[in-house]
Order: sequence, then C-alpha cells, then structure tokens
Amino acid sequence: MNKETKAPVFAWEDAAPSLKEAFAGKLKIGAAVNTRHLSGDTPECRTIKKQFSVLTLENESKPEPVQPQEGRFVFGPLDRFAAFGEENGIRLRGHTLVWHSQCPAWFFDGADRDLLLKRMRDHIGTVVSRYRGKIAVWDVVNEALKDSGGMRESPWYKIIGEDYIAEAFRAAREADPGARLILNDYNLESSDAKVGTMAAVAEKLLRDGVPLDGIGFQMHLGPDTDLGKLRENVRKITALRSLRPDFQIEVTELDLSSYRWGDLAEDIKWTEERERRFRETYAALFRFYLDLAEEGVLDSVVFWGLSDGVSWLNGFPRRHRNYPLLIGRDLRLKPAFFEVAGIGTGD
Ligand code: 9MR
Repeated sequence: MNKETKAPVFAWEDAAPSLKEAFAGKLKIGAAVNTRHLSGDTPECRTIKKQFSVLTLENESKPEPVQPQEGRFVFGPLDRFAAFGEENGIRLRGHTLVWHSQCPAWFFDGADRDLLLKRMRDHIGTVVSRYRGKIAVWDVVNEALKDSGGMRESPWYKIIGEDYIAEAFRAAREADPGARLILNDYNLESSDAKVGTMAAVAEKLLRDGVPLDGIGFQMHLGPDTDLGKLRENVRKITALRSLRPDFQIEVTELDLSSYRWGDLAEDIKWTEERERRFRETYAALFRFYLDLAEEGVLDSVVFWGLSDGVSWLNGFPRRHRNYPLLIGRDLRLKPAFFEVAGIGTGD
C-alpha cells in the first residue's frame, strides 16, 4: 500500500471505506459470522460493526446445534446474536430451520408423516417465536431441490411429502407474522433445470397462499461464472412478482471461488490477470444488484464469511487456499473492495 497517501489497509480501520455506508439507502450488505467474533475490541468485531448492516450465523443457528436432542434447545449463541443485532442496529437473518444437512438424526427416528410434522412445527415454533421481532428474516427451508432439478429426496420429502415446504412456511409465519420468510438454494443462477424447478415450486406456493416472501440465491460463484446466465436466471424468479408484487430475492451466501468446482488438483497462483477478472466480476455483480435494488426486487446481499482467512472454501472441497471475498486474510482490503465500495457511492 502507498504510505504517502496513507491508504487504508484493513477493513476495521477508521479511514477504510465502509460497505454498509457506501450502499446505505440502496442495499444492506452483510456477512456470515460466528459468535466468537461478536464481542471484544478485536479487529473482527470492529470490522463487523463498521462494514455490515445485515448478518447471518454461519453454523450456530442450524438445527443440529440448536436442538441436538429432542426438546433440548441450545439458545446461547442465538441469544448473543440477537443481542448484538439489537445493540448495533443490524438486521439479522436466521439460517436455517429445515435442511437435510446439519440436522440431527433424532428428527427422523421412527417418524411417520404426523410425527415428523409435529417435530418440525415444534422446532420452528420454538425458535422463531423466541426471536420474534429480533430476527427479521428466516431461511425457512434450505436446499430443497436436487442439483439436476426436481425435488431433493431428503428425509423431509420422503417422510412428510412435498407439502413439507408449505407446512414449514406456515409454521414460521404463525410464530412471527412480521418476519420475511425465504426459500434458499444454490446454483439457481447457473442451472436452468434448478431455477426452472424453483420457479415452479415458488409459483405453486404463492398460488396456494403459502407465506413465502422470497427466494434466496446463495450465489456461491466460481471463476467461470456466466453473468449473462446469472441475470437471466434471476429474472426467471423476479417474474413471480406478477403474482405477488412485493415478492423479492435475496443474495444470501455470496462468494467467488478461485477454483472451478470440480477442479481438485489445481493450486492457483494469484496473478494480476486473476485479480482483474475477480474485480470485474464483483463490479458487474454489484452493478446488477443495484439495478435490482432500484426496482425494489432486492435489498440484501450477504457474503459467506468475514474474510478469505475464515471462508469455508479453504477446506472444501479441496485443501488449497482460496481467495473468494472482498476482504482478504488478516482483514486486508483488496482492490476489488474499493471498486465495489465505489459502485455503492457512485464514484
Ligand atoms: O460455511 C458452512 C461450513 O462451515 C459448514 O461446515 C457447512 C456444513 O454443511 O455449511 C457451510 O455453510 C453452508 C450453508 O449453511 C448452506 N449453503 C452452503 C454453505 C456452504 O457449504
């Protein structure tokens, strides 16, 4: 960094641009975090307060940690999360209530349709009503679709049937009439089959009067992201506003992996060319997000992780280091960070 101009280096520095300020009044900008970073005068906590206006817990609000055994709820982390949001005026997203992964086996043990519906409603009712008015948005159901399109044949689907989704949303609405309720999934921006199923599923839910407020596009993107296709596929979902004018999308888990998904062998070097493509892709994405925000279709973009150093992509599906976020290791600001902040402020 250039010492003469004293350009800020770290995301928590007073002089650093703030993403939430750059996009204020247009989009809320967020990150997935862990509660260990929500206290103390640490670089991580300062970064969170300075940079973000919406937060998701990366793991601690999933069914496994929240209800590890039937009837034994663990609310410590969620309580801290709720208090942090309230103290700092940050919108909170609850992630997630019904998912095939990170869900303890007891939910399904000996369960027929009625018993599993009861367990699902108890979980949703208990968790959502406790944070009524505090957690503003819930990913009620996560990843309900197969990668090739069609419904994922999870235990929820097999034991309850297709209407488990509708029943989950009804239970969440009953527990918090004011929360925004989201159906969240990945690869919607890249797979025609998956986005087609999602559009059909959402249309049916809306026609049946199910309280579905929007679709979460996770947007775990890679270096070969087709931005034209991404825009097209987003439009296939926003078209549902003809059925419900306030229907929205959210960007819920944004990152831009340095590796193609199937490429397990490659260990990249971070070159100028990669840096340029990375910056351009993020810039194009945020210009598109601003267009959607102006139309009232989108109001929240959440990155999946605080910085490259803690991103899930460092360990999965390969061991190599990854560089998917705008904030790098040690909370260093990347050139792409400044570019995106500039798009927010219109500079
Ligand atoms: O980032 C999360 C990682 O730490 C967990 O090990 C993993 C467990 O399944 O879940 C990751 O988060 C996922 C999110 O909950 C749902 N969409 C995909 C995310 C990345 O795998």
